[in-house]
Amino acid sequence: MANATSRGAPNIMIAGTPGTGKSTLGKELSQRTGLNYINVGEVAQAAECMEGYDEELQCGILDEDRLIDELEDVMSQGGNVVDYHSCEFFPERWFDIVFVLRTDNGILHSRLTKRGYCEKKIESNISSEIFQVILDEAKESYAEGIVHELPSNTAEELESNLDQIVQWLENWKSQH
Ligand code: DAT
Repeated sequence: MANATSRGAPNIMIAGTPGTGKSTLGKELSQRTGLNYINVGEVAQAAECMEGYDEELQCGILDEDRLIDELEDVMSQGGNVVDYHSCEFFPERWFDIVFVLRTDNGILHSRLTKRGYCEKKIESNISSEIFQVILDEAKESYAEGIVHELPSNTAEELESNLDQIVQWLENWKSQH
């Protein structure tokens, strides 16, 4: 089975609370590097990997095993940028590096309001961000040194994050 050392290109996970900028970063990274961008939410919808609907949080409930089966082949080949809010349920072997985006509460609140989320959903996401739920889950699920926190508040930070990831990718290629 393919692992980090046998893949021709690395797999990069972009995680973070909704609204922290995963899609913005992931799509731009894909454009700049040619890596294949995977929006897990869209794949799950298209492949019917949902197993119900959470009325309280107004979002679909993911069938994780089915989704993993769906993505296994493409992930084994490497060269993917994966965008999903959480990453703790993916196989650890899939990822060479995991980035968790972080956004200040006020900024996140205004992004989620613009998105039209109801107050309950906004509060739930803000509190998840305050308690760094996604970051802690990522750290518990992946080896030390794999998980990196990135600030994602401003256009300058977006640009700096892109530069850092592109640099990491160059280093990876020169070492493999
Ligand atoms: P996510 O995919 O995590 O839900 P997104 O990429 O859709 O988030 O971004 C949410 C909104 O915030 C969108 O209007 C773009 C904007 N945004 C994302 N990253 C940003 C950044 N670093 N600086 C300013 N705005 C940003």
